[in-house]
Amino acid sequence: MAEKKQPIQKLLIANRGEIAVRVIRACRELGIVPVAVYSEVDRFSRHVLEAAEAVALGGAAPAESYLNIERIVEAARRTGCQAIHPGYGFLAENPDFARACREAGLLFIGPPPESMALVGDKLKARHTVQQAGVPLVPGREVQDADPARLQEIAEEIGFPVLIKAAAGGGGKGMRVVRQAGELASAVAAARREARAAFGNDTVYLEKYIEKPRHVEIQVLADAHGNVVHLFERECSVQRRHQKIVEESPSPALDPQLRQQMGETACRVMQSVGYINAGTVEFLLDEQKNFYFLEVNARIQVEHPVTEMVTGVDLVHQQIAIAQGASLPFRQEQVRQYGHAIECRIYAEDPANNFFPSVGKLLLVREPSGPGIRCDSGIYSGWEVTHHYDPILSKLITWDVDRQGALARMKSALANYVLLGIENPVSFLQALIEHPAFQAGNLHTHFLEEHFSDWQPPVPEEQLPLGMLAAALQERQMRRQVKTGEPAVPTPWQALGRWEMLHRDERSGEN
Ligand code: MV4
Repeated sequence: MAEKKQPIQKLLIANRGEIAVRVIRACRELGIVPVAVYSEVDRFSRHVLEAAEAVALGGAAPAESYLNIERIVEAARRTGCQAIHPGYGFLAENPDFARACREAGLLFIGPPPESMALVGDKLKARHTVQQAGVPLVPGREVQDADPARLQEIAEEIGFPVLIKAAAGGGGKGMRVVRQAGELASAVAAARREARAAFGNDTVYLEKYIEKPRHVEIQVLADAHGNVVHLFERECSVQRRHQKIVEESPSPALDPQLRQQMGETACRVMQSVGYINAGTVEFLLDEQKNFYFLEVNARIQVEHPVTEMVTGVDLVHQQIAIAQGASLPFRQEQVRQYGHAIECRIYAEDPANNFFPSVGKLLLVREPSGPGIRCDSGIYSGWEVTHHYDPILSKLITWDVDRQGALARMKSALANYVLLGIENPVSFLQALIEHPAFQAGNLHTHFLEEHFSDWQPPVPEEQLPLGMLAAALQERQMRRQVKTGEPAVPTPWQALGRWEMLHRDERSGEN
């Protein structure tokens, strides 16, 4: 019944940074030739060095490179790729891109464009999942600007209310209104903002949930009607809608609530015709009622915590599903074992209002060991620029329980050497050691409540690590004096002869 598809031999990764490196790894494991694309400031980025081939797209501006549909499709065609993986961000949730791939005969590793478009409209998604009996935050669309009518709607819902843009998502264009008097002007402002940002001024009102948790469910759906969930991720610790720490399981769920939310997430995905890996976001209020928020139609930054507790490689599954494979397991066969936690390493200065930090990475040494995973897009000597999302890498630890995973995270962070730019390593250490974090008392305003004026610890505490880093750097510099090689070798130089042979083989492919 299902059409027989040619296996993918070559796949283009329409992204950069750590997620491009992650997808390249999956390609290598599956015997697929990974092709990178890059902008002019990413010529020496790790994803370019690790791919089998790389195509220059154009200028640093995303519109000239990672957001340029025509150039990316052309790069895939020219290099003989059969498929495109969009990663997250950039074009990952753009239905026009998914359609352009389809029209060019390229397999898009993601959901069908129709389903992507449906969940991209938050109001349409709300209506669709409501029909399927999924719990929603009380709310409704607002059409007219008549202040009396607006107030009627808001009072029906109950203050405080939250204004959201239908085309928004990820927190963009949201506004809290606590009093009736502020309502009309806030709705008008939200509409203007939404029109300017998304070209669509449809807004809706929801009951505002104070101090919620953000709990999301990972789902896999194949093209044959099979849908399974891979349990939850707790993502409450965030700043301005940028997540900082994620974990699975959530300290807030018990087995019964977990099963309810998992089943609900599967129902959501079935109702919107979703195929591939996707995530259903929920808010969990202080009484542990859960409400559907939105669907993320992509692989997410925090997917590794799910991989660590289930043993399922989500990128492998994405590629298999896109090729028409059936899910290799049923719901009863998926287990959530142990506990995983992820810390995001951004090029930002937590002591200075998370100001972006750019410059050359003088030394990068990433931790490894049992239960430690580092998904990284960086290396010693690479230069961080201001052009893109500041995520550098993600550190993920696993152990049989939360305490163990946290202890391992503490030690892994202590072994994460990152010299040359400001970075959040010592902030993350303080965060995971905070009593409220240790107790699992998380909510979306956790950082405002506990870390609004954090400053780095006194230098003495960091002295041993600093001395180690300085010693390593000095050793490298002495080597440079002896051999005349640059102080910071590129991965090509560090790999030596093996990689040279590999490159020769590669040139024979063309
Ligand atoms: C909410 C909410 C409270 N009440 N909706 C932010 C991202 C977007 N997906 C929805 N968001 C929220 N919606 C109601 N009715 C609070 C948030 C919210 C939030 C949600 C998830 C993660 C972090 C957040 C931070 C602030 C607000």
